[in-house]
Amino acid sequence: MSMPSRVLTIAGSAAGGSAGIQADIKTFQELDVYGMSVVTAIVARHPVTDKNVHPMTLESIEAQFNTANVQVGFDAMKTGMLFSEEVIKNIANLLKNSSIKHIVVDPVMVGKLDSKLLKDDAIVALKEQLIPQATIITPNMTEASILLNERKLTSVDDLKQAAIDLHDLGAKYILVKGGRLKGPAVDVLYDGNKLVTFKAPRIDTVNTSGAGCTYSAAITAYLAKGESLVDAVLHAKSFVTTAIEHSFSYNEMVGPTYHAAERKYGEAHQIKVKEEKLTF
Ligand code: PXL
Repeated sequence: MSMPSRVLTIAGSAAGGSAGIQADIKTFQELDVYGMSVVTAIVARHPVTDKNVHPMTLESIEAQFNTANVQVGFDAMKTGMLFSEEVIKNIANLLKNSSIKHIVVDPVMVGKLDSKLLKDDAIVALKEQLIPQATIITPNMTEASILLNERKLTSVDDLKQAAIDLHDLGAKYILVKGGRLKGPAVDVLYDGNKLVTFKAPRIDTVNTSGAGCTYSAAITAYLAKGESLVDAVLHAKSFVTTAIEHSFSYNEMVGPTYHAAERKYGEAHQIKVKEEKLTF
C-alpha cells in the first residue's frame, strides 16, 4: 500500500465546524492526505460570558507539535489562527528547528463573523519571524492591506502591486486573494519575478465561512503530494470554488463551504490562469 502524504495544520479549533482546524482536516481527508493538528485556541462563544477565544497554553501547543512530529512527521504544513505574539514566536522557533519542506502561512486576522483571531501586537512577530520562513503566504485583501500598513486595495492592479511589495517580507511566494473584489474572484501569485493570476467566476452566496482556511489547506495538501506551487494553487482554487458553489447553511447564520463537493459533483468551474513576466 502506498502511504498518504503527511500534513499538519497549526490553527484554531472552530467549534461550529466551518473554519479553522475543522475545515483543514475535512479538506485534507477529501484530498487524501494524512491530516494532523496543533490547536492554538478554541473559537466558541460562551452564551453568558460572551468570551469567544479560548487560547491553549504554550505547553500544550509544543506537546501537540512534538507528538505529531515524533509519531508521524510532516511533508507539508500550514498555519491559520495563531492569535498572540507569544504563540507566533513559539511556532516560529519550532519551525526554525525543523526541516519541513513546504510551509503555508495563512495570515488569519479576523473571522467572517467578526471574531478577532489575531491580536494587534502580534503583527510584527508574524511579519518578522513567521512569514520569512514561509513557502507561500495567502492573505485576503484585508490581511494584505494590514500587512502593508493599511494600504487601500481596490483593484486587480492593486493586488498585483501588493503581492510584489509583500514579497519583500521574505516568503518565497505571495498569493493575494481578491475574493472581496467586485466581479470575478481573481487571486494574484508572485514569486519575485513573475505574476500569475487565477480567475474564477464570482459565486453569489454569503455562505463562505472557512473558505480561506479550506483554500490554504488544499494548497498544503497538493504541495505535500508533490505538485508544483502554481499547480497546487490552481487545483486548490478549483477545490474551494466548487466547495463555495455547493455551500449551504443550516440556519440564518453564515454557513460553511461544502468540502465534499468536488468529490461528489466534480469541478464546478474551470479556473483561468494567466502569467506575466515582469522586468524591473
Ligand atoms: O475563517 C477564519 C477562521 C480561521 N480559524 C478559526 C476561525 C475562523 C473564523 O471564524 O474560527 C479558528
